[in-house]
Formats: sequence, C-alpha cells, structure tokens
Amino acid sequence: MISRIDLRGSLPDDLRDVLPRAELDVEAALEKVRPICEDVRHRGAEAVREHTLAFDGVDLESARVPAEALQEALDALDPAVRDALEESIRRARLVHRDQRRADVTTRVVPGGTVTERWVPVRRVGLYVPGGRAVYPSSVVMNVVPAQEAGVESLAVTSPAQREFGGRPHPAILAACALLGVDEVYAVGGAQAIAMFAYGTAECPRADLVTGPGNVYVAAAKRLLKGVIGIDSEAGPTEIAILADRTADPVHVAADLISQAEHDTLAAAVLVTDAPELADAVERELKAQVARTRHVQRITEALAGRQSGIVLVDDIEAGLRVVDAYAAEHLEIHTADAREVAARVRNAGAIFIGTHAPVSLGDYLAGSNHVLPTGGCACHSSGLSVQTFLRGIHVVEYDRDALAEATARVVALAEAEDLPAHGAALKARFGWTIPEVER
Ligand code: HSO
Ligand code: ZN
Repeated sequence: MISRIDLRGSLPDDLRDVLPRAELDVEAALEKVRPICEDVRHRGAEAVREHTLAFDGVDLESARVPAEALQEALDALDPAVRDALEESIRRARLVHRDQRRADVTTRVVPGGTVTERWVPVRRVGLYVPGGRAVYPSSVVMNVVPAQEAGVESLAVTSPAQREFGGRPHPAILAACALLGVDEVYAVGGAQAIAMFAYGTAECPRADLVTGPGNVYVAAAKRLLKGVIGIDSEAGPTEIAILADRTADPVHVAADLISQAEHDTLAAAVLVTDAPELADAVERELKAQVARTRHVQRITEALAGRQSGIVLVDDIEAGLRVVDAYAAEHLEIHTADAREVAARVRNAGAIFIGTHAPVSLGDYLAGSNHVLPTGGCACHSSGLSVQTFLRGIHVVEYDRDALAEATARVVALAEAEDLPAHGAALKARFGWTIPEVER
C-alpha cells in the first residue's frame, strides 16, 4: 500500500531526485483562467455574476453575503464546534499577537538613522475553498494573523453553493461571524481572485490575497501576481515523520493517515533507521485505513508516488533526508526528539514527540496551518503576522551626517557612471564635496 525507498548504504548527492513528491500542473490551467480574469477586469461585477452562474450554477443579484446570513449561520452552529472554534481562535491569537514587531531605529552614524517601520497591508482578500474541502479552521488561520497585524479591511470570499441557497458553506459563514469578519462574498474560482485584484462595483480592490484553492485559483494567483500581492501557492498537504525504533507505530501510522485524508495527492512520508518500525507502521496502516471513513482517498494518497517509507542508516542520514524534502509538516518521533528537532533546517512546522501530532496543529495548537508545500519550506515560511506587514525603511540624516557621506556617495556614483546621483548631494554643499574629518 505504501512504497519503500531504501537509502541505506550511501545517500545520493541530490536527494530531491529520489524523494517522493507530487507535481501540480498550474501552468496548464493558466490559459483557462486568463480570459476569465480579463473579463472581470473589464466588466467587473457583471462578469463575476456570469462566471458564478456558469461554474457554480447560481445566479446572484449580489455576491455580497448579507450580515443576517452570517449571524444565522453562527446561531445554527453546533455548540461543540463553536466552542472548539472559539478556543482555536483564542490560542491562535496568543501566538500571533506575539509575532507583532516593534519598529526598530538604528543609529548608523551620529546624526544618521534608519528606522524600520512595520505597516500593515491596508486591504486583504481571503479566499476560502468550497466543495469537498470546507475548512472553517483555515478561515481562522488566515484571518487571525491578518487581524493581529492590524489589517484595516478584510474581505472573505468562498464559492456560492447551490445546496445552501447560493451562499458559501454555513460553517465558513459561522467562522467569519465568530472572527468579526462582516464582508463576505459568494464567489469562487479564478473570478474571485480577479475580483480582489481589479475590484468591482461591489467589492473594492484588495492589496493582497491569501488562502488556498484549487488549481484554477492557484493559476489565477500566478497570473495576477503583481496586480495584487499573493501568499504562496498552496499545494497538496504533506506530512513527513522522522522516527527511530522508540517510536510508537500506532501513532506514526495514525498521523500519516491523518494528512493523507485531505486529498488523493496528499503526501505521507516516513523516514526511519528502524526497519522493524517500518514493518510495524505498514501493518498499522493497513489495519487503521480499513477503519477510516475515507478509505478510498487515503489508500490512493498512501499508494501514490508522492508517499513512501524511506529507510536510512541512522538519524543523522534521516536529518539530511528530511531537510532535502523540506516538508510542510515534520513530526519527530525519536528518543531525543527535541534535540533532533533543533537540528532540522527545512520544514514548514515541526512537531516534537508523540504528544504533538499534526492534527493538533491543524486545529488547536495555536500555530498556523497555512504552511509552505512542495519543498518551498527551504525558502519560505507559513502564514504569520509578517505576511500582512511591510517593513518600510525611514531614513533621516542631518546636515553633518550627509556631509560626511558625500565623498563616498560621489565615488560610488562615478563608479556606476551615474554622476547625477553624486551631484544631488553636492548640490546641498555649494556643488562641492564638503571637507569633513573622518
Ligand atoms: N493540514 C492542512 C490544514 C487542515 N487540516 C485544515 C484540517 N483542516 C494543511 O496544513
Ligand atoms: Zn490537516
């Protein structure tokens, strides 16, 4: 049910060639979404309405969800789910509030300072998928960091659902209501990203759009990047587990299955130096998958070429493998898990030991679950307050400090054949380089 990759003996130089990974063909979807985005650009709300009718089978006079509908959805929410969402929000706020940055002023020379001023993005659009993946938890993970960053205007959009009277899924609406988001649209797909990028009569344009979506949403984000800021292109979920013989195969198998549950393309990778653990996990996978609700989907994900059990000589080699893989989620189940975790360089999030499964992070740890996939964890981080802030350098020099800098600026400007750059400084000192003591 899950393939094995035996890397015992020696590790290849470029591990990425031998590690399992799925590819998402965003390029192919680009041509499909281009005309839709153009249409929204030129015809605005009318185009959004027509594409919603064509793709979602819903004809909406207004895409904006009325405030009463948000409250109704919250009132109808199962109390246990409401309680869980509230606690999820509370914990996420604690963590994200601590991510806020203070402005820092550096005194570079006497009379010369540079301040880094952190300023929130003014208006953000958040895309929330509909269809099979209805995740109110993802609303929390996108909205909380934006709010904690101080984003002033936040709009959520999610596909119109026929079975819910043309509104987004009620769980999404309820989560918005709990978070205090009152601007919600029933628009999905590429047209939703274009609506945020260009703005329509109904929905003012946004500066940044975040949130996961299907391949068309990813393609629209790639196409409109530049017109609007985007977060990363979220690919299928991944879990990697680095484990030694002390690991509990029941927990390891359960956690691999938990993320395989998302998608037939989801990746579950176990890296271990203990062949007996590999065997035990495989037996557990068989037994546990049979007892799950989404047997077909999970079986396909585990059997897919993106998943596998990787055998290595020791945890040292295991660390090299997980660093090369750069998983979205990495669990460490080894004797000295914290120490091993401290040596990992590449991962979206790291979960230490048997009491910190990824599912806890998905919902309630306080950490963010929007994380880099597809190996992007070697250069990117997950969603955070930082995603919604820009650091603006504010430069302030007095006359003496500028005088002291002039000769060097002129030298560099001459070296780059840009003498007017140097002249801009000399103009302040009678068109000469002021004599200063250095
Ligand atoms: N594991 C997913 C997030 C999620 N899980 C939402 C459950 N709901 C990507 O980090
Ligand atoms: Zn998950």
